[in-house]
Amino acid sequence: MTSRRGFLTGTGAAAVALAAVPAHAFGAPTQDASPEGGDHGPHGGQGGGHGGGVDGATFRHGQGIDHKANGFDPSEVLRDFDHGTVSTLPDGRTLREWEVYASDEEIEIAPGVRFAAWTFGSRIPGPTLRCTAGDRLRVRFVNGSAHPHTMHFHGIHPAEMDGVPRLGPGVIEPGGSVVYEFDAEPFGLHLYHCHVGPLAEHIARGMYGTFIIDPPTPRPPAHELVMMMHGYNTTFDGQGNQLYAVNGIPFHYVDNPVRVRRGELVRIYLVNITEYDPINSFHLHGNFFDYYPTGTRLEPSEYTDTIVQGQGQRGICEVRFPHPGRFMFHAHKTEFADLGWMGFFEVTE
Ligand SMILES: [Cu+2]
Repeated sequence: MTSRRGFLTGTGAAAVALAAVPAHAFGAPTQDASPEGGDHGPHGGQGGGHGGGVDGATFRHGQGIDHKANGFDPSEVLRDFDHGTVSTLPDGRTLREWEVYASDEEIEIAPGVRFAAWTFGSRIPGPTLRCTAGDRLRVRFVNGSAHPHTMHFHGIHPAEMDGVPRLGPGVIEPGGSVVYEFDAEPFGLHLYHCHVGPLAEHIARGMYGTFIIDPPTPRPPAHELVMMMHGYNTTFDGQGNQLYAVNGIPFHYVDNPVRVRRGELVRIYLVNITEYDPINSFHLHGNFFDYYPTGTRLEPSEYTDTIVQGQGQRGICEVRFPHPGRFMFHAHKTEFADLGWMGFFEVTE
């Protein structure tokens, strides 16, 4: 495999940068990413030269990224829930306020490969906004990007608060700002994203985030994680993705596994925003989980080890690991796993 969906022939700076990554970084077999033995050096001699100093093993282990320069680390995104600034309204209800800033950012998504992203909160995915059903929400959106954007929330709200062109404040031009205000309903796992056209590009550039509305009576205590599944069309040709990730960086959780304790309840807020591909999926090795589609019911609909989501679909996975050790999780669209959507849980006593 030397190229895929034209990433070596596409146009744009990112395509040029990606062309510098050796083909085996993308074409190596899945087991290449196995962490056993702690061998993080180059694997094999495929292709000889490692242009740009990037080697496929580093890439496939989720190493070699300057998270500080990116301004976010997927290991922190996993457990970063933004509850906003909380106050009480005269009627006794809770008011939550956020300011969300849109900006254009160069994000290193593979060693030496920079992606010209459009972001909420200077990260991919944007901040995970969290509230409780019935709260009043006030989101001040400031557009610091060179492009027009909006914030469109999934949920129940007035038409003018929907964050789409020609309704309410409509499109927010560069330098502009707006306040979206609405009540938090219904409880469940939701998302937000930009809704300016071309919609596919605005989403594919990175403009999305998770939006959690907790039920009035909280779910049982758990070790909570957020995982947003997405892709990168590094050629910007709109024809498909060259890389896939959870929470921003392909393969990140391979060498930075998600650490959990044996027997504890783990709750994963799983959202799919992948553009250009009709579905994404989540498969857990060595275990089964309860699945709550959209998180809008308190009883699971399914006990399984694999679920499928179209774009915008999401659901809560609850799991306890009975055995210690490393357990892989990845898209069971295995092509995506080979291109970045895979990682490990590390279960300890
Ligand atoms: Cu946008």
